[in-house]
Amino acid sequence: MSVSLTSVARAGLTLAVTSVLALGLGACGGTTKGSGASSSAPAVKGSADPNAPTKNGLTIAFLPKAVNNPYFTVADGGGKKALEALGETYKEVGTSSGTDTAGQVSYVNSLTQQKVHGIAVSAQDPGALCTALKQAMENGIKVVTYDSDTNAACRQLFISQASAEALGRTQVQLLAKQIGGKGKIAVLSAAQTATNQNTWIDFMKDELKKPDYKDIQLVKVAYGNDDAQTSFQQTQGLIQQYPDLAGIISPTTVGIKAAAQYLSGSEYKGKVKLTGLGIPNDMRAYVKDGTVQGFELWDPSKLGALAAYAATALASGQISGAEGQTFKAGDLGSFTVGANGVVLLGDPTVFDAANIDQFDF
Ligand code: RAM
Repeated sequence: MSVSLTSVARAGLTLAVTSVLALGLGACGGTTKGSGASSSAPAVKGSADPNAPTKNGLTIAFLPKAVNNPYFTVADGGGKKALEALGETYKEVGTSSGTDTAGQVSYVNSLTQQKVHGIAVSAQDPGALCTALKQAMENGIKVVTYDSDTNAACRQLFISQASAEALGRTQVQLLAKQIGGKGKIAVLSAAQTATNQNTWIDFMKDELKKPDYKDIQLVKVAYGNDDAQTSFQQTQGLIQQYPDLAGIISPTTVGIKAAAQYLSGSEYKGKVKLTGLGIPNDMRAYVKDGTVQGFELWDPSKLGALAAYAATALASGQISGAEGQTFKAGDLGSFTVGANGVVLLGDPTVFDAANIDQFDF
């Protein structure tokens, strides 16, 4: 396994380039074309005083794509810990399906009625939440997206897990190595409307245009909706449809786990290669049994914590969301708001047999 953190870093461009590309490409990837994002500026309101004290008594609500997705249990747990350390109040609401966009909208509306001080939301669909989030902001509520963005104009900040471009390109690089640079590949994604997955997939397709990958053919993008059973069945379907499939990229923690589960119990174990974005604790057994060679992820709890600190800094008036402003995020250090209101957590980690036992999340 020769892919390392350096290859991830190498694939990364500057934050400014990445976020512009990510937002622009995201607009073409979903089923809500045109609403994915655009040149619209982030919703920056009022002035900021970096020396303002952190306000007491804030309630920050987390609204994940789905409450029963283990990735969000870890991410939102990080947000809870950060808010408790600050003496603020954490709450979490959300749907139990990653494709219930109407449910997400009604949760935003109830949080607005409840007059919470901040909302951290991972959007199931880039455009669907916009009106409700704008209304929340008009009512003085600070809005950050984390993990999966909405349109820039419909939130103050996007707390981004890692460079979207690096994530998209490195997943192709990982799989290309594993399949020896040739063969049919498929993507097993989450919801068809998910901003984050669609942005990564657009970068995967762009990476695949390079001459290095001339012998690799992307035959299908399937959607498992971040549902374990659907993802398992979609994996089975992909292999039935393409018995000579060389590999699968699943850029979702639910998808990669279900695909690994299917492959590990089938004659395709170790033959159909699998990479993507997974939680080390979910994937350890599949790395050890030879189903998976390598995959990547960031630490979801750090992403949740960063979203909590950002929402608190906004609600305290320390930042307003303008590019160049900085805020403190406890043990994580100081962060600066980049172009389009994007705050970047950092580089992801590539996990493989050599390092997976060093991680416990
Ligand atoms: C799933 C969700 C989430 C994504 C991770 C990698 O849990 O789709 O949005 O960031 O996978």
